[in-house]
Amino acid sequence: MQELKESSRRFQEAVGKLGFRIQVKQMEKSTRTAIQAAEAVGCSTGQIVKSLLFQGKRSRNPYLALVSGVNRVDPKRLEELVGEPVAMADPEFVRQVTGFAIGGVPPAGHNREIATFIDRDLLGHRVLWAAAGTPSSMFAIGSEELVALTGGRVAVIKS
Ligand code: 5CA
Repeated sequence: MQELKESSRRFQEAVGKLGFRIQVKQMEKSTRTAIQAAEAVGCSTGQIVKSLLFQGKRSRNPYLALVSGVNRVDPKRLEELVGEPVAMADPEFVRQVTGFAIGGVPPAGHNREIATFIDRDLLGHRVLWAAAGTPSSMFAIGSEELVALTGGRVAVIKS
């Protein structure tokens, strides 16, 4: 087994502190996109959890959308849930708030707590795979466990 990179170890430790034991898989190939990730781990693209950071235009607060690899977020739905206009977070804000760079942002274990919304379609899969801190590492998690780990609100957020 390949050694984990610093960001993956940091992620694993952070979720460990939350009381969750997850096993990070360091992949040989890139898992930067949902399609690549699904290919690398051998699951369907729908089972991939994309972790997309948004930012409130008024509050500047971060909002995290966890979305199935086959779906896109409808910002209007997110806006209804958070009560303000939102924009995609820029890469610097993503790194600052989550502690991870785009392409490897995990769904939990961030620098600070982030209000989180979970695409309801993810609950249609027993096992999900999400980024583990780098663009070449993933971990498996049950859908109910993802809800517990992130404290996210399950909602219709896809377009
Ligand atoms: N490791 C994969 C599969 S889990 C992964 O992290 N996919 S992801 O979808 O969660 O993260 C990539 C997403 O980051 C892209 O879909 C896109 O929404 C966003 N993104 C990419 N480039 C930028 C950018 N320059 N600014 C803001 N967001 C970006």
